[in-house]
Amino acid sequence: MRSERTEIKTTCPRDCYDSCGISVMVEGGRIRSVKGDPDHFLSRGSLCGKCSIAYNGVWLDPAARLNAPLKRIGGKGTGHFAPVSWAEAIKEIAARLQSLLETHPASSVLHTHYTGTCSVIAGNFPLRFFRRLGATEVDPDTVCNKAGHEALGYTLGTSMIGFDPRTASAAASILVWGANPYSSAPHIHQSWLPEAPGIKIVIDPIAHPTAKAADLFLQLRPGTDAALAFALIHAVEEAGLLRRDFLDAHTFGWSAIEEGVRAMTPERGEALTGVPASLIREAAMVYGRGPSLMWLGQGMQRQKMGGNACRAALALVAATGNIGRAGAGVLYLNGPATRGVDLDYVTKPELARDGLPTLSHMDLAQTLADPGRAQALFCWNNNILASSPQQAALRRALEREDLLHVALDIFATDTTDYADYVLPAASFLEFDDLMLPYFHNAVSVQRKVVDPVGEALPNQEIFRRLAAAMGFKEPELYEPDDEILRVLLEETGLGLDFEGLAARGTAMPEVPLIPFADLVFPTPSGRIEIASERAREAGHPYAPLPHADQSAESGMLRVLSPASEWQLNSSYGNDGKIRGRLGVAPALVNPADAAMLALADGTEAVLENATGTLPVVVRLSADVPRGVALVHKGRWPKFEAARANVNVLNPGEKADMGESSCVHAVEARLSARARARQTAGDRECAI
Ligand SMILES: Nc1nc2c(c(=O)[nH]1)N[C@H]1C(S)=C(S)[C@@H](COP(=O)(O)OP(=O)(O)OC[C@H]3O[C@@H](n4cnc5c(=O)[nH]c(N)nc54)[C@H](O)[C@@H]3O)O[C@H]1N2
Ligand SMILES: Nc1nc2c(c(=O)[nH]1)N[C@H]1C(S)=C(S)[C@@H](COP(=O)(O)OP(=O)(O)OC[C@H]3O[C@@H](n4cnc5c(=O)[nH]c(N)nc54)[C@H](O)[C@@H]3O)O[C@H]1N2
Ligand code: SF4
Ligand SMILES: [Mo]
Repeated sequence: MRSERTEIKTTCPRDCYDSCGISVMVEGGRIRSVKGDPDHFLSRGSLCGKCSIAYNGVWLDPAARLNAPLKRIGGKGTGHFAPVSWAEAIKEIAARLQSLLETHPASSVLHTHYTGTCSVIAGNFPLRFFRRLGATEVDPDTVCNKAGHEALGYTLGTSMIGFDPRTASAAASILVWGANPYSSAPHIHQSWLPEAPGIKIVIDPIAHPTAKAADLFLQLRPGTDAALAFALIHAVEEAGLLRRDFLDAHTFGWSAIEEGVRAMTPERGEALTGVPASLIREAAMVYGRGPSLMWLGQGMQRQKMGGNACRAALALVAATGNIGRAGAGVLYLNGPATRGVDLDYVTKPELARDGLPTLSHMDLAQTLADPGRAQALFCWNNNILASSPQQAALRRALEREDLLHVALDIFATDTTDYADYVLPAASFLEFDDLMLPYFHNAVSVQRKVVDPVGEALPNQEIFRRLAAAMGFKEPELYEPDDEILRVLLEETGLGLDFEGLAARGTAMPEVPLIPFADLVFPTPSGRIEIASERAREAGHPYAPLPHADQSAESGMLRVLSPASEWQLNSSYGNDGKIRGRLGVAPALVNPADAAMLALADGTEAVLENATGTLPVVVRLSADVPRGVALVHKGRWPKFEAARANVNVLNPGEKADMGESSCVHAVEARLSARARARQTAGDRECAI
C-alpha cells in the first residue's frame, strides 16, 4: 500500500530579507522534500541554493542533529559529552544557577541569542525567562545593525517602519545602499528589483551581481558613504532639485549641514570616495527627481562611522523630499509593528525586577573572561564562536572551568563544544510558530511538519521547564504557544486564525502601507531631524559630518566580511555539500593588489593583524576594489585547519553609535604563507 503524500506550507525562518514560503512533501510521517512554495509571492517554487541543499541535507539528517540533552564529561572545547535525561539536565542547571545566585548578582548570568531561528515565539519567548531571572542580555543587534538603528532613530524617530516593497511599482528609481541582495536577499535580487520599473542605483565597494545588474553603480571606497551623501546632495542642489519647501516644512536642522554640502562638490566627493563626479551627478539627478526608494542595507553601518553614514544618507532623503508617498521612502527594516504586532507581548519586559541589563557583543570576550562579571552563560540561537568578534579571546574565555555554560542548538557547533550542558532544540520543521518578515509586510506561518528529532524541544519549551525548576511563579513564563499565536494573529487584524493562515502560508494586508504619509515623524520635533539634540546629548555630532575614512594603512587591506551566498551567518557550515561549495577559505583580492604583493591566484597566504591570523587561499577578482580583501562570514572554525574564521581578525572595535560592530573596518596584512605551495593561475573568481 502506498502511504499518503501530503504537502504542507511553511516559511523559512532564517534571518533573511526574503522569508520564503516553503512547501514540504511528507510521506509516511517522513519528510521527502523541502522546496519553495509555488504560491508564495517571492519564492515562487524555488528556495535559494543554500536552503535547497541544507534543508534537504544536514537538516534532515538525524545523525547530524543534537537529539538528546548532553552533559560535559571532557575538557571544555573537546566536545566530549554524555547523554542525560531532560529531567536531570534541567534539575542540575537550575541547582547550579540557584547556588551561584546566593553569592552573585543575577546580572552575572549572561545570555546571548540571535538569528538561529527568527520565528516569533522561538526567537523571543525565552526572553521572558531571562528577564524574570534578571540576567544580562548580550544585545544581539550590537553584532549586526545597532548603529543603523540608532542613526535612523535620531533622524526619522524609528528604524523599524520602512517603505512597503509593493510600492516599488510607483518608484522612478530604487537606490540600494550598502546591501548585497544577490547573496543576502536572493529572491529580492531575482524578482523584486528586476520587476520594479524604476532605475536601479547601487552604492557598494564590491561589484556584486546586484551592482552589476544596476543601471548606475557607484563603487565607493569602504567607509566613505557620508562624503558621498554630501556630494550627492550638492549635485541635487546644483541640478535645481533641492526641495527647499520640503526642508522648511518637514525637516529640522538643514542649516547645520548646509555649509558641508556646499563644500562637497562632486569633484571633491570623487577624490574622497573614488566615485567619478559625473556618476555622482547622474545618480543625484535620477534619485533627486524621484519618486525614489532608498533601501539602506546593513553593510554601510558596519563601518567605524556607520551611524554617521546612515544619518548623511537620510539627509539626502530629506533634501529631495523622497518620503511619505507611494514610490518614495526608506527601508532599513520593517518591524513587527508594521503588522500590528507588539513584540513586548512576547518578550514581557515587565517581568524584569531590576532594569534590563545589557552588554555589547564587542565586550563579550572580556566580560566572559572576568569571574567578577560573568558566572554563567546561556547561548541560544547563536553560534558566538563563529559569529562574534575577538574569536581567540572568546575561545579562551569559554575555557573557564568555573563558568556555567548552557548552549541550545540544533547542531553541535564550535560554541556547544564548550558548554557544560547542551540542550537539543527542535528545528522549524518540528513546531508551529509565526514569521514576520522584515522586508515585506507579510505574516507567514511556521507549521509543524514532523515530530522533533530524538528528544529535541522548541526553545520556548526548554525555558518553560527551566522556569519551573527555578520555582518561578509568574504565569507568563508558562503561557502555551497556541495562546500566544492566537493573540499575535488577532493583533495583525488579518482576520485569520492559525489554521486559516496555515492554509495560505502567507498573508498581507491588501493595501500597501505608505509610512509617514502625513509627513509627521516620531521625533521630538515631529520632523525629520537632520540635526538632533538627542544625538548631541548622547555625545554624537549635532548633525552628520561629511566624513570619509582614510584608505587602509600602507600594506594593509580592508577586510570586508559580508554574507556568503552559501551560508546564512554560520548556518549550513556543517552541510557536506555546502562545505564543498565553500572550498578552502578564500580571500578575494583585486588582481592589481595581488600583483603588488606578488601573490598569484591560488597562493596559500595569511591575513594577519594584531588580533589574529587567518590562513586563506588568494583568489583574484576584479569585482573587488583595490585595498580590499573580501572574506565571507560564517565558516565553522572547527572545520578549518587553523580552527578560526574571519572573526579571528576582528578586534571588536565599536562603531560610532550603538556600541555596534564595525566589522567591515577590520584591516589586515596579506602575505604568502611560509613554504606555501603556489598553484599559480590567472583564474578570475566570481563573487
Ligand atoms: N565577520 C563577520 N561576522 C559577523 C557578521 C559579518 O557581517 N561579518 N554579521 C553578523 C550578523 S549580521 C549577525 S546577525 C550574526 C549572526 O550570528 P548567529 O546568531 O550566530 O547566526 P546563525 O548562524 O544564523 O545562528 C546561530 C545558531 O543558531 C542555531 N539554530 C538554528 N535554529 C535554531 C533553533 O530553533 N533553536 C536554537 N537554539 N538554535 C537554532 C544554528 O544551528 C546556529 O548554530 O553574525 C554576525 N557576525
Ligand atoms: N546568504 C546570506 N544571506 C543573509 C545573511 C547571510 O549570512 N547569508 N545574513 C543575514 C543577516 S543576519 C543580515 S544582517 C543581512 C545583511 O545583509 P546586507 O544588508 O546585504 O549586509 P552585508 O552582508 O553586511 O553587506 C552588504 C554590502 O555592504 C557592503 N559594504 C561594506 N562596507 C561598506 C561601506 O563602507 N559602504 C557601503 N555602501 N557598502 C559597504 C558590502 O560590500 C556588501 O556588498 O543579510 C541576511 N541575509
Ligand atoms: S534563506 Fe532566504 S532565500 Fe533562502 S530559502 Fe530562506 S528565506 Fe529564502
Ligand atoms: Mo544580521
